[in-house]
Amino acid sequence: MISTDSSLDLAAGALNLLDCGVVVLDDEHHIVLWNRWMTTRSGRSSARVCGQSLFTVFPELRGSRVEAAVLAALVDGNAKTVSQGLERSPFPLREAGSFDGVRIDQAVSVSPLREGAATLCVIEIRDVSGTIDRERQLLEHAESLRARSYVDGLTGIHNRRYFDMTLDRELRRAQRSGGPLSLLLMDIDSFKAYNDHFGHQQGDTCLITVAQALAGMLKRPADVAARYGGEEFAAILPDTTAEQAAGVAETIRLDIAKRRLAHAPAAVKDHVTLSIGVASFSKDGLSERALLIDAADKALYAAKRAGRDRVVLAGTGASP
Ligand code: GH3
Ligand code: MG
Ligand code: MG
Repeated sequence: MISTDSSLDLAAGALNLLDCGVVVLDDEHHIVLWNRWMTTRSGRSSARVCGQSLFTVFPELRGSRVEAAVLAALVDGNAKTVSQGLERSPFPLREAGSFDGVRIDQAVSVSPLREGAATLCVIEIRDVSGTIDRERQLLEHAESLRARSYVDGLTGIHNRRYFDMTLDRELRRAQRSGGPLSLLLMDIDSFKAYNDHFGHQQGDTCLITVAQALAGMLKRPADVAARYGGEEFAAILPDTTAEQAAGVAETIRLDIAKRRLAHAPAAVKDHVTLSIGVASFSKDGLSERALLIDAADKALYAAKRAGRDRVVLAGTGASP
């Protein structure tokens, strides 16, 4: 059987082995227990601080959430966790052996401890610096993955996923405001012939050139250019009427044509060209996403049938 005295020694020994700070205060905030973890992180020994008020040892804790938690434990008998988001390092504690280094991030909890008629309180402090660093790294990693998941791997412009997400968002916005919203679907003419003639690798380079030109031509911050699939691209133009969108489409078509990128002999023109279908949101007509895409697709098909290298506005079947 272990005697009471040896039990106390055992308890003190065990507290010194813990990988967290333990401080016990009496009902007048005097320190009655201070484990070794506290000594190594504060540079103050148990002999030096025991018997002193916690707020004399650490005056900066006055008016802090730690003081409020101590009062809640001693006066109301309530246990409390000091919110990490508000106070990351309430105690002036540093990594063991570095008394002038940065403060460690702390998770602090305060609990009442009844000892006969007296109420004491136990403060437990954990070093969460590593956890916070890891959380930050995980958040940064997640953010970079999310950003990459919206970029087309070949051309570097937005991908279909981003297009879908943006079109839904802009359609909802246009439905609420009643403002115009236009969509361009663009397709490189005779691209199969391009690949057959120049090879797939040069085909890829051509796709990158067209995609970058396209993204560079959309001037408004809300405009979005995306690779829709294969050799097809899309542009979402918020606050843009059908007529304005047809104008933007014509500028894009001319820009690509003027670059005189050599095309295959079997193509309609000797340089790379685009066919573009334009459709616009209107409150009663094309308010559904599928209807808007279908209208732009039909206009694009009409541009192909009419001879390629042209812009067709949905519902008109003609170039502007
Ligand atoms: P049209 O004028 O009617 O659009 O004719 P097209 O030859 O462009 O149309 P089609 O749909 O028959 O061919 C599209 C070609 O685009 C075929 C496909 O190999 C090529 N393509 C799709 N994605 C890529 C890609 O990532 N890289 C390369 N190099 N070619 C691609
Ligand atoms: Mg195509
Ligand atoms: Mg094509």
